[in-house]
Amino acid sequence: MNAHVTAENTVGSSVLSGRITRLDRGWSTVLLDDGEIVRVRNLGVEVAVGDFVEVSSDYERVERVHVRRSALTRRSSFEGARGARQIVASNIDVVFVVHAVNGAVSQRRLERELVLAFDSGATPVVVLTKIDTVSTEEAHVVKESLSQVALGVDIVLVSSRTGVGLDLIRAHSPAGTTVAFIGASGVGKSTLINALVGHEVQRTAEVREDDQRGRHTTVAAELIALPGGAWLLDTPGLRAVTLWTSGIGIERAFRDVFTVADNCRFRDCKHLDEPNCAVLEAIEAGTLSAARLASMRQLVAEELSVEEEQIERERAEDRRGFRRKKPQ
Ligand SMILES: Nc1nc2c(ncn2[C@@H]2O[C@H](COP(=O)(O)OP(=O)(O)O)[C@@H](O)[C@H]2O)c(=O)[nH]1
Ligand SMILES: [Mg+2]
Repeated sequence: MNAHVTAENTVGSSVLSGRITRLDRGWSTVLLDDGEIVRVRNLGVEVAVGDFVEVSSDYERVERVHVRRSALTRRSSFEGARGARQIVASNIDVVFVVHAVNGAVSQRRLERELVLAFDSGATPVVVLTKIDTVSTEEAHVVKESLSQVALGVDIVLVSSRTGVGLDLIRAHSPAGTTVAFIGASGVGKSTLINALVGHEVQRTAEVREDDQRGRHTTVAAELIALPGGAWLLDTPGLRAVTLWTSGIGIERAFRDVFTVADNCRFRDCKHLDEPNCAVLEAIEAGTLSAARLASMRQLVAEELSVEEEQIERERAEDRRGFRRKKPQ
């Protein structure tokens, strides 16, 4: 850092704003507002793909990260980072939760994905792909089954092969918004992304291994411009779905259970064997599915265990900090 740059910073004329499109150990790739792409250090700041940032005017490092309007978060997969969280993608408006209509469509998996999406602060939209492989009736049955757990969430049916339904995806991705796709391997995410972009930006299951060599640089961008003016964020971290905790996701994804629970006699009813439990009564009466309560329980238990890990981690960090602060 030299005096010249410091002087520029004081007058505020040389702040470079942009957005992080890619992260590699200690380095951020930033798409600046003027379209230039720079690679800068990100030491000392917590950054995520999708962050809006300011870069120092000497193009050296990320100086400031703007407040995130949403963040997809998971437990860190890094060695030695038990209990730590990792933001895998930020500032996303819509999370498309993708399932293949002809695959092993699972309500339980969808519930988990919706919790994650709601937790991030983004709006989830369910996408049923490959509808060209089934009859209209079959597609309807699958949609019906998923709609039982996707309360208040739009479900769109698409075929990347015929192009049917792509306009519905586009309608959910207006200019200026940022979208992301999550879902199991093989459901057709890459094929759908390629169809939306209009040319191949991602490898799909059909590309043979030996064709992939040398392709990597062309798919390196994790923030992809869509023709309609929206941004598509696709980062490797999105491919693994592990829960993080904030509570809000479960409440939104299981709004039916929470609504019924409002009528339980006890505020802190656990819906186990308490008297006048509205949830158990609803299950008895057949208006609420037992599988759904079990599923919610499972996710709540997972969140609790993550929370415990987190508390344990914070305690350990406090102890280390305390030792450091002690006089020599
Ligand atoms: N029939 C049909 N096949 C599809 C469609 N979308 C994807 N596929 C096929 O499904 C397989 C997995 O697709 P891919 O995009 O790689 O899935 P990803 O793992 O979610 O990215 C590939 O063989 C695709 O050609 C579709 O709309 N219709
Ligand atoms: Mg893929």
